[in-house]
Amino acid sequence: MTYLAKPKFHHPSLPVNALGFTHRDYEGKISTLCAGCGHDSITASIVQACFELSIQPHRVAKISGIGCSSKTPDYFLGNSHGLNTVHGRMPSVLTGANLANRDLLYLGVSGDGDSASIGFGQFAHGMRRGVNMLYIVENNGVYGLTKGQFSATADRGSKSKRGQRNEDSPIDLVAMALQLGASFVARSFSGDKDQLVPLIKAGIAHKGAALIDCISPCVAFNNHAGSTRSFDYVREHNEALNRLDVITGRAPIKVDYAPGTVEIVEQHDGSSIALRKLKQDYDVHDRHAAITHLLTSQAAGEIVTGLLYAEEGAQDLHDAMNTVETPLNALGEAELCPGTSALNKINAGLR
Ligand SMILES: Cc1ncc(C[n+]2csc(CCOP(=O)(O)OP(=O)(O)O)c2C)c(N)n1
Ligand code: SF4
Ligand SMILES: [Mg+2]
Repeated sequence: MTYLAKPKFHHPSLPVNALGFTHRDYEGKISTLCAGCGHDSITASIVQACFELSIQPHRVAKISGIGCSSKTPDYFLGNSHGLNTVHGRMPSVLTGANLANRDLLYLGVSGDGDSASIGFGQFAHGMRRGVNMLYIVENNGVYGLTKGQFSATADRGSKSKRGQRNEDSPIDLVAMALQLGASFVARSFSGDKDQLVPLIKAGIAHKGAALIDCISPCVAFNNHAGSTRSFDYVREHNEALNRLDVITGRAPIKVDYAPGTVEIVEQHDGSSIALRKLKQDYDVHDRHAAITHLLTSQAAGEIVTGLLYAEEGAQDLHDAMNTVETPLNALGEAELCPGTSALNKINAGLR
């Protein structure tokens, strides 16, 4: 059942992008998740974002851990490279792949259990090293695949489906990513495609570690009264900071918002983000203010969504390590193995 292929035919009048692909060309296999699962909406947003960006599917590597969330790469970009790693180990495998071939776009997909429990150390090091990737956490506050135990992102005082109270403090992955030095940090909601699609596009275009913590209700185990990750709760407490439009290429920037409410953020690949500010005094370039705003809003019971932080001109792991521009898989033996005299020279320098 897990590997049901989707029929290939589609309506001849479906819109095509700059590559001549329809959005169907960015889909994967038929989802086997529960009907109504938030993760499927995130899949749809990823498909839409990649279609709109006219991404060549063979240029994407989608890498995940283990969980319902980590199954989702099977349901989008069926013509891309993909790998399910071990539970919590996506960041290190993605880091290795990225160092070996810097020419691909890296999409890390994970869950709150995968990233905030067993993979917490891996999450932290991926962020602090500035690995060039878009890291999406499909955050439902539970271990969905193993039947709904509280995860480390569940709020203290929230209730399980059977009425049990969570007594542990939550880990906020957005606050962690900000503190650890990630250069693009956002939170969104699977039920808000208008907000999520541009955030995914901007995160893909960003150079460096980009995190989107996407609240994604689990309809089987965490969508009841007393949960702080249910559709109703998130809709009632959602405080959006801003709305985005992503402008690719050299087309003139045209936005129809009132002057003073729009800020243009340049991305390293030549695209721009037109940021419509909903909170006038919020500055997406101020890391410390972002942390303060997040904690203050949390104390007031709000869930802050939107782009919280973006660093223009950020450097990534390749810049920090001064690696060669050519992907390692394209280097010849002469460059990869410079010979005994070069090795002797290195050894001599270490004595
Ligand atoms: C090393 C290891 N430990 C535990 C498990 C069992 N396990 C599988 S998925 C999972 C949690 C998944 O939760 P999350 O990452 O939040 O994904 P969700 O299913 O909620 O989308 C656990 C504990 C495992 N597969 N491997
Ligand atoms: S158990 Fe929860 S997270 Fe897993 S597929 Fe079902 S609704 Fe989604
Ligand atoms: Mg989960």
